[in-house]
Amino acid sequence: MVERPILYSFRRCPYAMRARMAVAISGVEVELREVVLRDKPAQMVEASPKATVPVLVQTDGAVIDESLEIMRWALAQNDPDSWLSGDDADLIATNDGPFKAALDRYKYPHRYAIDDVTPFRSTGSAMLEELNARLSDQDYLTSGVIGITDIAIFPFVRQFAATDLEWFLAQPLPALQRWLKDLTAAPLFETIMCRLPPWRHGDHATLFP
Ligand SMILES: N[C@@H](CCC(=O)N[C@@H](CS)C(=O)NCC(=O)O)C(=O)O
Repeated sequence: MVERPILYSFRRCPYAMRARMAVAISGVEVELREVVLRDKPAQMVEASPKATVPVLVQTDGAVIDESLEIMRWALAQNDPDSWLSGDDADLIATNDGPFKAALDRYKYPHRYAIDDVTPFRSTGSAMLEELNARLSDQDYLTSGVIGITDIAIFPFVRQFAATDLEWFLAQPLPALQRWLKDLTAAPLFETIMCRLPPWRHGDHATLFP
């Protein structure tokens, strides 16, 4: 038994970002532990041997080590802006599957021994066009208000855009560019991007949000 849930996280990880966003909007208090991926704490690996971030350890010791499930866990307790009503599981699955695979190859070609990133940028671009088409009719992906789908997807679109910002801003994707700008400029995003030193056993608890 621990006093409050523990969230192992890594500031720049898009999966961890979406988990922190849902925890932050829910107001459910957790202890936030910043992780260095090349030197993961033994306590985290013991809780989740697959050792990806984010990992949530509940007060009874139960572990959730998938970011979407952490989002749903937090929002099930408190969902002040009704994010759960904007849940498009298929679109999130497309993001987490083919889009993420293209993003990784576009952003880190050396990891995959890729010389030409163009095909991967094109694959990702097809999803960006689909998102842009949706956002041309409504402000957010599932309606006029933010939903879990927006929050689950935008950290990945942000990474894709930042890979070659000049290219991204030159694309005819005005609705998507507006959406990304709005979400990244929101105070909630600023809150979850706070910088923390890496957690070490024995440190004082950092409460979040
Ligand atoms: N499906 C997992 C994926 C999480 C994931 O892959 N996180 C990356 C960081 S962005 C990670 O921890 N990779 C392991 C490593 O780099 O050692 C989730 O949604 O939580």
